[in-house]
Amino acid sequence: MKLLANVMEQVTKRNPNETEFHQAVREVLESLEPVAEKHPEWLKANIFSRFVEPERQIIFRVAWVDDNGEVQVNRGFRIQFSSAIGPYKGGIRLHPSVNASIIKFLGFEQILKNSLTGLPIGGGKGGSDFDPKGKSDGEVMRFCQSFMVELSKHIGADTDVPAGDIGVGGREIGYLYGMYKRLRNEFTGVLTGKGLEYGGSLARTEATGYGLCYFMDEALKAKGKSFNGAIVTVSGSGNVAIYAAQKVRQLGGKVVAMSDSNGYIYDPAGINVETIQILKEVERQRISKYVEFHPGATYQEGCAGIWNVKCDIALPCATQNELDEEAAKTLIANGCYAVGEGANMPTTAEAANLFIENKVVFGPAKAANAGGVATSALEMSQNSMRYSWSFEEVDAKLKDIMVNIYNNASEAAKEYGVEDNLVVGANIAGFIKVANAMYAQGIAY
Ligand code: NDP
Ligand code: 2IT
Repeated sequence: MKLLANVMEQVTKRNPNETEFHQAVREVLESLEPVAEKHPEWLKANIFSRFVEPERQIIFRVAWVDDNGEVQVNRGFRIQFSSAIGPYKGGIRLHPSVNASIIKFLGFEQILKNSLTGLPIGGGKGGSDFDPKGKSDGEVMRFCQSFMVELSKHIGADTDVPAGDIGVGGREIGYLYGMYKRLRNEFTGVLTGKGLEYGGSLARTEATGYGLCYFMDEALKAKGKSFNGAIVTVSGSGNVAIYAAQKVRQLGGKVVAMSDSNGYIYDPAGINVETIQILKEVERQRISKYVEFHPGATYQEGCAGIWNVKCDIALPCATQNELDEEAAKTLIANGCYAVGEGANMPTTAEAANLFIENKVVFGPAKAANAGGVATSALEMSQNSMRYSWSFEEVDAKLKDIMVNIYNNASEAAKEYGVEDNLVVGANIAGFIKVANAMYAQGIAY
């Protein structure tokens, strides 16, 4: 890095110990070096330094009462990173690992992802270190209500529109929405991922996983390959993983392994996604239970072991930095020819570089998993119109959006002399629109 080295230095100095945030920013700034060379006016306006500093960071106490009548205290976050091209938009993550670094890296990536969708949405992210695992419905509800008491002061259908992420699905969105409505006496599209009965969009549940497969299908096609007949591994067994696995099967591929944070299952006959759905979506069980229903399958402790399973295509759909350099080496040695990031930043920088050097088709998260937030933006449109589209209409729009994202990222890579490097292509294509918008809107004193 040359022109932007000082921007990176400022980020590490200003945000000490926030390693995930540094990692996400470094990758983007490295990609943007040739953009800075081409646009001295953006350097002059200090667009790059402004771009890496969140517009607003809200950190708050969330107190709630557990089933034993004891008072628990968690920490809540909402990082409103960029409103350059639309209201802040991005999910809420509930996981014990949540801290400022994780929410900031996610909020930062969300700016470029949302820009890539071509829809008018800015970037934000929120969450809490609350652990929903093992909590009763009542406890989750009281936590969500307390979280919303504070969050409601900062969001709105035209200001900031949260949605789901790890640990936040339909149940949590319902509790959050109910509380917002009581506090504001407003029935608006302030959250996405809502239930279909109260303003949700058809196909939002499926969107991230389906979109990932539409994106990868396009990237594979460009290389004369496809999902048809491919052996696929999908890490995770949550929202993204389940619908990615379902779409892989529809496209003729066979998913042979899936995981949760404890371990992974291997089913050479092809994983039965309906069993995973019942275990995970309905019963909130561990994935190890799968082998009780499918005796041909095996379970291994340790989620990282999934990358030792021989496959043609790997779809990491669990969490950040779940696929490291060692895993990348194993995948490449086993003949894996494509990797699509369903999760956010699941691949370490070293692993991603290895894939690109070895000509593995590599779909970076910002581009490949943008189908979820794109469909959230379609939910916002439907809410504004007070109308709803059919599943087929939303799914067709999603597919169009994913194909466009692939084309834009791939063309940007070509234009900047790094053909096939979709990491650089996606970063540049996403950034140009945001930078133009920031430049046009001037600097407020
Ligand atoms: P879910 O909560 O539905 O599922 C998460 C899955 O990942 C679970 O199987 C979980 O296992 C596993 N997991 C979570 N944390 C870890 C960890 N530290 N180590 C190993 N496994 C872990 O979340 P989503 O499916 O919604 O999200 C998955 C990824 O996709 C995240 O990176 C998220 O940011 C990203 N994403 C989500 C979108 C969405 O629309 N939901 C959109 C775009 C990206 P366990 O049950 O054991 O915790
Ligand atoms: O990471 C993501 O893009 C999401 N969790 C979805 C965000 C959204 O607003 O739908």
